[in-house]
Amino acid sequence: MSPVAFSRHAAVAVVTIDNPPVNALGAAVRAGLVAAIAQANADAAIEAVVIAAAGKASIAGADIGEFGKPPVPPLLPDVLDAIERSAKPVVAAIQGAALGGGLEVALACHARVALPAAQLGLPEIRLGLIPGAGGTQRLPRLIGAAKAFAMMLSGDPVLAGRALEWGLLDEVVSSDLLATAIRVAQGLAAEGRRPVTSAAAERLTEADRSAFEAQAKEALRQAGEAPNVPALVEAVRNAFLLPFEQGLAAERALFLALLDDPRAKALRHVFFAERAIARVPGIGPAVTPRPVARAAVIGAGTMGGGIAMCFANAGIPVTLIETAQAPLDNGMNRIAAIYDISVQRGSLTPEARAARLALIKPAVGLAAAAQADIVVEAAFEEMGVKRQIFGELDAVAKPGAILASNTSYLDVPTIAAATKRPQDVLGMHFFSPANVMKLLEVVRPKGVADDAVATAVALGRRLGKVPVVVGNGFGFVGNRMLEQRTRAAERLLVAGALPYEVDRALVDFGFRMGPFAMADLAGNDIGWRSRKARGLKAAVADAICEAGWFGQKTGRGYYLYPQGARAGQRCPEVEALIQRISAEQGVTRRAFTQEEILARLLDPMVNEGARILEEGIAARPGDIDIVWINGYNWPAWRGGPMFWADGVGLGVIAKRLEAQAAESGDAALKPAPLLRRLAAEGKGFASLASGG
Ligand code: 3H9
Repeated sequence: MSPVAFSRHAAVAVVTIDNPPVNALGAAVRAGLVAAIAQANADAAIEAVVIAAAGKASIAGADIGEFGKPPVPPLLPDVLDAIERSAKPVVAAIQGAALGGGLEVALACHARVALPAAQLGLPEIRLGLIPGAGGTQRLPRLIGAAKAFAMMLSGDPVLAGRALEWGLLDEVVSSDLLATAIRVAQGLAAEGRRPVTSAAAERLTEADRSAFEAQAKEALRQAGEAPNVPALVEAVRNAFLLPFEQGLAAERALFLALLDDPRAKALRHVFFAERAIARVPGIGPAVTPRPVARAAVIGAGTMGGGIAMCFANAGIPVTLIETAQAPLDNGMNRIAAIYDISVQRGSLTPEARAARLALIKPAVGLAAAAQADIVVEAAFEEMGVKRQIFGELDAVAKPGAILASNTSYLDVPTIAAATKRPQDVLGMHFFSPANVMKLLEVVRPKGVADDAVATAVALGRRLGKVPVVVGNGFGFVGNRMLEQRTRAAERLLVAGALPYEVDRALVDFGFRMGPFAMADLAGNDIGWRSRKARGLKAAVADAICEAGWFGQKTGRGYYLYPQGARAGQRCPEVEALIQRISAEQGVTRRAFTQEEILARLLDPMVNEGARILEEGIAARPGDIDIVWINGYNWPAWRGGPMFWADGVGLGVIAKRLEAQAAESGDAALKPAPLLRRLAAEGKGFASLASGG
C-alpha cells in the first residue's frame, strides 16, 4: 500500500502522506507524490491540490536511512519539480515539523498554510550536509538570502508565527488546517494564480546580498574544518549569481559530495545512535515513568549545586540539602553567581534568574527530602558517607520516591543495600559542570524496578540531558574508558612523549583539550587521591602531585599557568622530571608520531569498550559513542570511539593492541575476546547493532 493517499474534497485533491513515525520522504513516498500530482493534473474534475501529512510531524525530511545507499528514483528534486510545475496550484498544509526535505516540499508548493505549533527548518547542517532539494535556492527567493542563510547555518527551526512574518508561510490558523488549505487552494485556482518560488527574485536585493555576505564571512571564519559551511555559502551565493536551474544543479553537486564525506557519515551514525538510546532493553512502552513534581539534591558542592540548577532550569522545584548552614550558603551563593554570569551575558533575563532561584529551596538536614519524588545524592565520593545518607533517606523519603546517587565509580547495589527499598535506588551520574554537560549515565543495578529506570530516563530528558542507561560496574561506561586513556597517556610520557605532544594529538583529532590540560583543569590531586585509595601508582602523575603541582589552581601542573593564565605553557621542570623517571625505569626514550600517540591513547579505550559490551554494561556500541560525544567532548563528526574503531578496522586495532601489550608487559592491553572475534571475522562493532 502506498504511504500517499489521494482523496477528493469537491474540486480539490488532498494528497496525504502517512509514513510513520515522522513521514520521512522515502522512495515510496516520493513515488506516491509524483503519482498523485500526475493524477490530479490528469483529472478534469480537479482544480487544485493540497499536500497534507498524517500524525504529529509534517514531514521530517529525506529518509536519512537511505543516505549512502544507491539512490532510488524518483529523486526528491524531481518530485519537487513535478509539484512546482503542476498546472494546478498545490498548497502545503503543515501541522508539525516540516524539516529538511519536508520544508523543501512546502517551498515547491504554490502556497503554505500552517498551525501555530508548526516548526519549519533546514537542519541538514547538523548532519554534515546542506539542503539538497532546492532549499538553498528557493528559501532565499522567498524570504531573502540573509534570513535563509541564518536558518540553514543554525539548523534551528522557526515557529509558524515567525515564518508568517517572514513570508515563508501564507497563512497561520489555530484550527481547521485542512479546510483552510483547501480554501486557499480553491482561491488560487479561481484567480488562476500559481505563485512559483523559483521564479521569484524580488527578495534578492543588493541590501540582502551584502547582509548575507557579511554573515557568510563570519560563518566561514568560525567554520573550522566543517566542510559543509563553505558549501552552504557557495550554494546560497549562487541564488544571486545563477539562474534557478543552474543554482539547483550546483546545490545538488555540493550536496552529493558532502553525502559521501566520512564526517557526514559519522554524523548520521550519531543521529541514529542518539535515538537508539531511548530503546532500553527490557523496558517497553508499557512501563510508565513515575510522576516527578518535586526533587531534592543532597550536597551543595559544585556538583550538587549544578544538579539543583538543572531542576530549576527545567521548572521543577528542588530542595538543596546540606549538613550545616555555612556550606549551604556557599552553595546558594555559587548558584546565584553562575546565574549572574548568564544575566550579564544576556542569555538569561533578570526575571528568569529570579524565578529559577526561587525554585531552589535551601535546607539543612535530610528530613527536608521527605516531600521529594526524586532525591539525587551528590555528597562526598566515599562508600561510608553514601551508605549513611541512603540509610537515613530510607527513613524519611516518601514511598515510591526514586533515590539516586550521583556516584562516579562506586557500586550502586552496595549503596542500595543501605535501604530497605533497593527497587527504587539507582545511579544518576551527571558530568561536570552539571548544568552544562548533556550526558547523564543512568546506572541500572540488578534489582532496581523498571519504572524507576524509566523515570530517571524521562526526567533526564526533561532536564535537557542525553540519558544513556548503563549497567553497574566500576566507572560505568565513560569513566571506565577514560581511565584507560589516562593510563595510556602516562605510559606515553614514560616511553618518550611530552605532555604537550600528547595533548596536541588529541586536540588535532578534534577534542577541545588533551588529557594533561584536562587534568590540570580538574585538579591533579583528584586522581592522586583515588589512586592512593586503590593502591595504584602512576610514576609521573604521582611525582607531580608530590611536588604540589595540582594544576591551574596551584598555578602549575603538567604546565605552567603564570598569573592565572588559562592556557598552560610548557614546563621545563616537568619535562626534566619525566625524563628522569624514564631513566629510573631503564626506558630509552623515543619520539612518537601523532598517529602513534593517537593509537596508543584510543586503542585501549576501544578495547575497554569491547569489554563493556561483552559484560552488557552498555547495550549497544552506539550507546558508548553517545556517552563519549556528550560527556567527554569526543568530536561528533568522528562518530564516537566505537564508530572510529570500525573506520580504522578492528583487525588493525587488535594488532596494535597486541604490540602494546608485548611492549609494556601489561596483559590487560591484549585485545578483548569480542574485539578479537570481530577482527577475525572481518567485522566491525556496527555488526552487533544489526544483530551480526
Ligand atoms: C534532508 O532532508 C536532506 C534534503 O535536504 C535533501 C534530500 C535530497 N529519516 O527524533 P525522534 C526516525 S536531511 C529517517 O525520536 P521526535 C528516528 O530515527 C533530513 N528516520 O522523534 C526515530 O526512529 P526510531 C533533514 C527519521 O518526536 C523516529 O523517527 N531532517 C528521520 O523526538 C522518531 O524520531 C532532519 O534532520 C529522518 N529524516 O522528533 C530531521 N527523522 O523510533 C530529523 C526521524 O526507530 N528528525 N526519524 O528510533 C528530527 O529532528 C526529529 O525526528 C523530529 C521528531 C523533530 C522530526
